[in-house]
Amino acid sequence: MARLVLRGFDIRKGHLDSAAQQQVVVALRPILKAAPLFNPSTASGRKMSVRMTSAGGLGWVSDTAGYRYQETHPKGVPWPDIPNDVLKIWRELTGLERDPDCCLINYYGEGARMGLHQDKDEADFSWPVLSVSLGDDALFRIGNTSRGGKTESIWLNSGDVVIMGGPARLAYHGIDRIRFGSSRLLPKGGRVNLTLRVAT
Ligand code: MD6
Ligand code: FE
Repeated sequence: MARLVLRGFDIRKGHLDSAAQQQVVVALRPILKAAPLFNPSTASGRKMSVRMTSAGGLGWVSDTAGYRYQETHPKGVPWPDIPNDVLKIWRELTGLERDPDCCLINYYGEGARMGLHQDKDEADFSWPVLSVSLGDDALFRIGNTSRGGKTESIWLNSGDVVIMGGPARLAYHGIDRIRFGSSRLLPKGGRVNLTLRVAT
């Protein structure tokens, strides 16, 4: 499938075919049951528009106490394991010996977005972050390693995988908007984005 590099982001269009996308969605079902999506708020107390949960030894949470990786879901239970189908994508595309210890699961309903941010809560930025897009199309914006300056945007579609590594690892990026209802992969519509990280 097509490979495209935009500002150091390695974008694999259509890496997952529709059967593989379905398989990941099926694997996510028991995870969402055990560790339901929650509505995080930023440290300043503003609700984020995405809903979120995690799989793996660590999950990312954000609340009025700030943001951090922690070993349990806000309801107190350990995060479920990262599904094998998802680990397989990481192993295939990164070729790394080490598996990710966090799979952040973001759900975008109608109107949800994610502001420009850096992923910088991990201990070692030499590990890449890999993202998997499922469901509705999303407009992904990539900026620079410091705030401001020109940005470039690209639509991410269901099945696309993005690898953020090397000099791009600390680039600002975000989701401006989704095209709600553009995909029929998820029964209730919307978009799921998985990001795999080595957090420790
Ligand atoms: C999203 N993605 O696609 C948001 N982070 O919904 C990210 O924040 C992201 O796509 C790190 C690496 C790749 C990404
Ligand atoms: Fe990110």
